[in-house]
Amino acid sequence: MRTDTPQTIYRKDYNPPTYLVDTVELGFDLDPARTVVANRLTLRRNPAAGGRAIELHGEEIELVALRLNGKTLAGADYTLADNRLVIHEAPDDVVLEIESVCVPEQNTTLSGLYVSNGNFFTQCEAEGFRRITYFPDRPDVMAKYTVMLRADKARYPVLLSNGNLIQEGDLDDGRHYALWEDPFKKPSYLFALVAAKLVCQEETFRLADGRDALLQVWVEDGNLDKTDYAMQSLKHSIRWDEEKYGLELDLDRFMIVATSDFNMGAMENKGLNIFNTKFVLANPRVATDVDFQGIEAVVAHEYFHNWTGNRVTCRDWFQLSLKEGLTVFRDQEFTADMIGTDTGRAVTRIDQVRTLRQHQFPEDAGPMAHPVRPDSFVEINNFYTVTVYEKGAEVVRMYQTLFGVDGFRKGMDLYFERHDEQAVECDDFRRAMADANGRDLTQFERWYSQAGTPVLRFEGRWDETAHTYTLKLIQSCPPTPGQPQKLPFHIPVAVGLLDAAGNDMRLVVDSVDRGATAVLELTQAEQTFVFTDVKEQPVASVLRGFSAPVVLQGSYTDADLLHLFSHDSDPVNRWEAGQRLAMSRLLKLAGEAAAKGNSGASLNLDETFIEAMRKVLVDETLDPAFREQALLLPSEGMVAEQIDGVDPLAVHIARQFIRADIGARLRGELLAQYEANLTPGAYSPDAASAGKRALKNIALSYLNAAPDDESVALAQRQFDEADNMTDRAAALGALIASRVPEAADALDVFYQEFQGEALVVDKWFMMQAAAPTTDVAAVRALMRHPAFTLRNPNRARSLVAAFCMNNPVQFHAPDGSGYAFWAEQVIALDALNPQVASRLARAMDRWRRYAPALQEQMKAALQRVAGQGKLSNDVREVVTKALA
Ligand code: 0A1
Ligand code: ZN
Repeated sequence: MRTDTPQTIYRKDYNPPTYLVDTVELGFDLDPARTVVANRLTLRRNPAAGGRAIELHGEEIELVALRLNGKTLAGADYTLADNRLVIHEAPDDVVLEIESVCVPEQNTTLSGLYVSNGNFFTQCEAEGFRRITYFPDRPDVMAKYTVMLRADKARYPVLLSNGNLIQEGDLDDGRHYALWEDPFKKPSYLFALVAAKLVCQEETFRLADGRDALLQVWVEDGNLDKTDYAMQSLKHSIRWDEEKYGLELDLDRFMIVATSDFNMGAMENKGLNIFNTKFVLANPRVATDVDFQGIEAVVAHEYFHNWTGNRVTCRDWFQLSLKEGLTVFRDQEFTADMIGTDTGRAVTRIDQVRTLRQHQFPEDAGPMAHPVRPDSFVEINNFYTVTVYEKGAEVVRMYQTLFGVDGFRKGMDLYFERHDEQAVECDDFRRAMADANGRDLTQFERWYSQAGTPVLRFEGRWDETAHTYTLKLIQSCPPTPGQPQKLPFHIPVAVGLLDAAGNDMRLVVDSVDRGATAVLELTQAEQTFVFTDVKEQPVASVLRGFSAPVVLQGSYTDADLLHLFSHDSDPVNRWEAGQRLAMSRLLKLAGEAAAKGNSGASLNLDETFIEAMRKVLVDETLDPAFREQALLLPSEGMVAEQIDGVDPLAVHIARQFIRADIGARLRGELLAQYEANLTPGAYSPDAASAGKRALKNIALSYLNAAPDDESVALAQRQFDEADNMTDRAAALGALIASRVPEAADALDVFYQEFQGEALVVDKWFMMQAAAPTTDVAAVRALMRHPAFTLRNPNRARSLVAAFCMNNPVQFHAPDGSGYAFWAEQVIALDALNPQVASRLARAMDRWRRYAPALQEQMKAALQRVAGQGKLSNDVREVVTKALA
């Protein structure tokens, strides 16, 4: 906990390190109450930097001994203050020996060395290594590590660290040791150790070059029945990177270890990935289709980091998206390739667009808006954001859209050729892409430096006599904190034109045949493109495949949207047309509900919309997974983003009304689709089966939005009979949403059955937290449940964060009780785990957008948190920016 005034760190202030580290030898005597760390470093003065002072970081550790080239340093030789250890004058070549002590069992932050369920784990990204030993803890200091672990053998039979196991054996007093050596240079944030009682599933896997690698997935005893999918995902990832990018596993051993106490999803430590159990453990009984998908994606993500992040790393933390945007893009492409079909690929793309809109666009429009490559931060942990990750991935995707898959690969090859084993900048990646493709990407840099979501407007005009279609594209970007004015972006805009029959026209621009989809490059604030030989009035399909992370505006008529929704050959825009149709209804009805004081009695939904939904629901030529996406309405949060002075209750009423109306008016079709999409036989998480379950379950959910005896019985039967978590959880969700008394019984049954499965208990909390029937009092009651604890991040998120972020009606209760609860929980969590607290703090980001009465109370809650004397930098940065 820091109480000093938080310091802002600026990208422009980057200085190279005064000393470089060649080797690190670490010795650990592991004890939860007092772990002794011996650290022997060889350092060398960095000719690229001035100065003879050695600057080391250290936090929450006690310095015991300090020797330089064999000589114990006197107090006058160094300064130890403000989490920095500075040795004033040092020779060119230095051997530094440091002994320090830390207390893992008291580390509730889960950064550095900590204890979870009696086992030791580490988390060093971004700045956790300094909580283990004194070190120049910055990613541009890359060194070779040797690690000796010593611990009680009975309590910690498994001792793991990065790289290869060199030696192991027994010591006195029931202790044992293991010596690990990582052959590759790495930054300190990739260091890891595990000392634990665990078991593993393992396998030897033949790599493309003929070498055999040992693959292991380590979990707690009793969970070995849940490791198959992670192992399979790992093997698929290794193959994919070999085939797609020619990138091979560079180690003889690759380990995944699961822990139930983890702040994020997982961590790419070299050769020793540490995972949140949520992204490892799965079998059909406990995990849903979405969980299986998450595991495949996260296992791939961490594995892909081995090249994009570890072999080539970041010069400083401002460059975080260099590794994260690129690695997210790679895991997205992997997911799409694993499904293999065109529609499967499109459905994953739709998922990405939805995430971006639901989470990144609001971030880009709020008080925490920052460029993909930020210019400043107070706490780096606050910048592991959807902007750095998901918008960063969109930026990488645009290179592929501009240069094609082959051009992109050339850029990747050049990037590795130039920068292997270096710590570099986002600019280096852009340069590799530009050079490999012979293109000037100077303007493209603005995607990295300018925050905010660009708005792209289009106006189309067909000339009946000249047979031309003129498309005018106009871009702008709203101001964001510290960036009042923006310059035009370089935007790839994929465009198609549909004829009256719904077929793609051939596009001819400047006498060049561009096929069915043309990627236009918009670089000016306003630009006009002329398509020739256009013989009839077309309907434009703009931004196909969501070719750039922008908000698209155009004067669509319902007729245009219906045409696109029925015919667009681009599935993303086809889906998009449906979302636009739905959004216009949601906005209209929310306005009406608000005007009527939120009594929904006389809302009305037009037949046109219902008919469009009916058509897509029953269209057997479309993949079930696509139909499910098309039927899913924009979330309440997405609707709220479109309204100034939003009243969340009105939005909720409007959306519920539409859902119930679909449920009632399409009852027969929904029942038929429910029956048609049953997946008899053994459960399999493959995309085709998952798509069927998704369609079946959205049908069930619509039916129960307008519940009657039959729909409730259907949900109850599914709940009782299903052999997999996807169907059980969906049925339970439908019962809860239908507000029938059966829901309470089902929740009890569910808890009784799964109380031994922590990840399922999380679901149990989460479903209740997000139910519009759960008010603050009910959440407080759930917090008193014996299975609840604020100390476990998954559990805290499943109840507290789920309520504050996924239950808008109750969170925004007019009496302000939700906000008071939020303030209380942020403060309580901050004392335990600033990273988790700070994420919860972000629930208030958009407070200025709410109706005045709510705004006032939100502001008061923010001020209450900001007024706390003792706050972490993490939370302070978030609330200060929110109030600014
Ligand atoms: N690099 C990891 C994410 C991660 C970041 C920070 C952490 O602790 C503060 C943990 C994990 C990834 O992208 O998967
Ligand atoms: Zn990552």
